[in-house]
Amino acid sequence: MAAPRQEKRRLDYKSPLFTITDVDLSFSLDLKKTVVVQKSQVKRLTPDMTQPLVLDGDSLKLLSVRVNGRETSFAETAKTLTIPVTEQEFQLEVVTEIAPADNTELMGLYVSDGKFCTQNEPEGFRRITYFLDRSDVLARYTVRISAPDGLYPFMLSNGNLVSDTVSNGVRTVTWQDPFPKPSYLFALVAGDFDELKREFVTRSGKQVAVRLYVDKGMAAFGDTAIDSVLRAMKWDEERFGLEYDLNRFNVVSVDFFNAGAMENKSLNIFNSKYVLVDPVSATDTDYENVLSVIGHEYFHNWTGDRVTLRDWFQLSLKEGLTVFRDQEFSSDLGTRAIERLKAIKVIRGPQFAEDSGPMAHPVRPDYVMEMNNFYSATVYDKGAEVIRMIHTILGEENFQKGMKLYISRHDGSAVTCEDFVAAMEDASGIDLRQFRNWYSQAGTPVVTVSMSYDESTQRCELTVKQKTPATPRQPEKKPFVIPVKMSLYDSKGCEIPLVRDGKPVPAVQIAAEECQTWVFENVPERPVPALLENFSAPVKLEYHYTEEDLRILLMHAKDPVSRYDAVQSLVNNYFFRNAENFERKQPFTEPAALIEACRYILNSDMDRRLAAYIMTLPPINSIIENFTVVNLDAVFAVYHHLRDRLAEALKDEISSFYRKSLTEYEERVQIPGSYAVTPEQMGERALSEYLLDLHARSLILAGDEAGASQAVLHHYQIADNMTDTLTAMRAAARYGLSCEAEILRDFEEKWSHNPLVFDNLFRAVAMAPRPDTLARVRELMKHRCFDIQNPNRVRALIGAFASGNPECFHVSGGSGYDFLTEIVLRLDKTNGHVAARILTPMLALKRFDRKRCDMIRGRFERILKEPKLSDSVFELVDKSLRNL
Ligand code: 0A1
Ligand code: ZN
Repeated sequence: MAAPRQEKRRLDYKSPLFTITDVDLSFSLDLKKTVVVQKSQVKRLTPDMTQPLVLDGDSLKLLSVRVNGRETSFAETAKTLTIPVTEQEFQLEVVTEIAPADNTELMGLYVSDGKFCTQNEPEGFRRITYFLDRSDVLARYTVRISAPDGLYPFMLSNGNLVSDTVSNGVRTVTWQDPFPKPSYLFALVAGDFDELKREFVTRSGKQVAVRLYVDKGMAAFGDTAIDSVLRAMKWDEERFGLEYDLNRFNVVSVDFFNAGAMENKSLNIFNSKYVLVDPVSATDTDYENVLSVIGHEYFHNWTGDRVTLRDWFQLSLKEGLTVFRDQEFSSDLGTRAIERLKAIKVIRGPQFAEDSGPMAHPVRPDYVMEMNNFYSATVYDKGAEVIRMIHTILGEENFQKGMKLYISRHDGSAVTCEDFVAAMEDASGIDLRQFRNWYSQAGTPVVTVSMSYDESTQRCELTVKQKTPATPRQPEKKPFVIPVKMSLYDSKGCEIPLVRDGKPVPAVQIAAEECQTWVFENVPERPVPALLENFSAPVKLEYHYTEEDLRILLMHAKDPVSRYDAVQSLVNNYFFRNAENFERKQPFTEPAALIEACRYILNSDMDRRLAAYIMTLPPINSIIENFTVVNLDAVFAVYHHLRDRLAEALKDEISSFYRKSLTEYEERVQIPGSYAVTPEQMGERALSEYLLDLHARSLILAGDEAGASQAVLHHYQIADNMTDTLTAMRAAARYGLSCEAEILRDFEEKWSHNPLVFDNLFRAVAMAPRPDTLARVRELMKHRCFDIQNPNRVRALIGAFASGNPECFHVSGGSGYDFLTEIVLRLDKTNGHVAARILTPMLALKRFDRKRCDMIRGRFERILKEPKLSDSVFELVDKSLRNL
């Protein structure tokens, strides 16, 4: 009988009864029958000599078990191997057989396009051999990989290459990793690749051989990735004082991968999406992603590998910190304001959605059924915001002192979030007791600020309140420590210095109580406050800004996030007011303030990419997050009305700015090789995407579909890069222009040999808010580029439809829900983790109208009836239904 599904609790952590100090792994590689011989040195850690050794396993064929060379009795269940032992220390030998080619879950040892690779975080290693598969058991690994000579030219594992021999036609390669590590960081790769080589000299003079392995024939697509490794190595030395610790660093790119990439010690394995770029096929975003994901995995070497996790509840210890580090890396090397806005969008979109849904969990979760469900926006992105708040409160110097202390204290061990905060506290002398609530409490705090101003005393008082809504199993919340970075502006947009008791006060004010009042003196007129500058805390801010206040902030705020937020406030206010109008069947209001804001931005000399970011309407999924209960039909209607009014009202400016940008673009493409991924060019492309979209829309609204189609087709035809190609393709798909067929046909001809690039067509079609989109998505599932076993294809076509096209997904008849349910059930049979991921957009059912909520509930009940449902899907659906 199947074991009952069980949740684990953080507070039930028990240190291991045994540890493994050294492990010798031998693999005889075979697609269907790989034999794994594990010889481990095991040490008892408990004085209780009656305790047997209990190992973790999953889907293994056990061939033999020996203790100190002798066969021994054992008891095997679906998930454990129990061995009665009486020794204090002993050698364990376990032989298992696995079938990598049949491993569709892509966890453990599997085959991606004929190449062996591994994914062991969090619990994949137990699908390779019976082991103490937990992150607080750190062992030294020696790995022998054998296969018929010539079959797999590259056979890689962690650490240093020790030997490479051939005997009787069998080649054996041996690797040894000097650094003790948990099993989740073990990796093995075998296959044929193109190899790119670079050398790096660390600041202390150590020579590092950096190698990148990509599919045969793809070497030209690897330069950016391998150069990004060198940039990451250098940056980590300069900003964090952290040097690479081995003589070899390998990165391998594979096509079948559940997530983005994996930081296995000295053998990072990547989803090819985050490695393979070239100027013809990659977008600006692809280039930025390669830099940031390469950085992310490399930075884990210290924050994750050398200092690792005590248990999986501590995941944010490595992930929040490493996301913070990769964000800083991208900001230092690229454009800080843009990087900040990208991070803010993730928080206000998927993270806020998680916080308000049935899966809401603290940055350090307390209950977990399936760990794979906790690789979440909360653990990663809110986790990074928590680190950023520590950085804001301590300042860079104290923060770096804290990092040094954290690493020197814990190098080579498995620790907790608490250990990190303690190091920051000890190094800075700043008390973070109450700050720890960010780790223990879920939910998004709502910060409500009101202002009173007294002209006669020239005093301004801000009353700041915080309230955090209840989340599952956390009905009451204690106050958070909320750093509010702020400025005051006068009506001319000049800054008013912050003064209290006659002295200057810092721009970062701390709100640590439910309610507090901050007084500012010498304020000559009623000021406009810029609050939560640089999004200094992951909270929702409520302040009653007038349209004039927002105009002042947009025009004069020194912080780019404040300028962005000024427009976001105008947009949100417009949605609140008009969703109500929709419900009352009243006409929509004119978005006059927004039109003026866009007109101002278009005519200003603001950085073009920032301008495009500020003017582009937020995704519908983020708008939804501003409503406790959301009328989706109202949001969709207001969205379209707003976009159309902007297109009409700004018609002349938009078309003249678009023509101007087109002229520059046409001039540039005349010069061969002039395309470059520079901040300036990225800015031009981002702005022209905004302009072309509204330009096309305004022509359609004026009845000139042919003009719109012609403009879009022209943009497509002159494009010398993928970003502009997709700008046109997306507009054609979104508006169903007559040029669409020609563009899709051409794209198909050019790119159907490259599934990673072809994913862009899947996404463009899947995200078009059109009545026929679902039918087209179903049709594309039959395309030869589509493969439901490849997570990238599933995300590009089905994921994009479900989470990037709310209008079609939530269509009132429920066909979107039926479709996703069907796919989830199908996918769950082969890859439960990916099935669970794409289910996410249904989790917010409680906030939708009765009819939609009931429809989703019906689908969820159907899913729960499935006899062999994975824990991943079960946990999400079960928690959603319980939360109703
Ligand atoms: N540690 C990796 C993320 C990762 C997690 C799970 C995976 O497979 C299920 C793969 C990668 C990172 O943060 O990059
Ligand atoms: Zn990570």
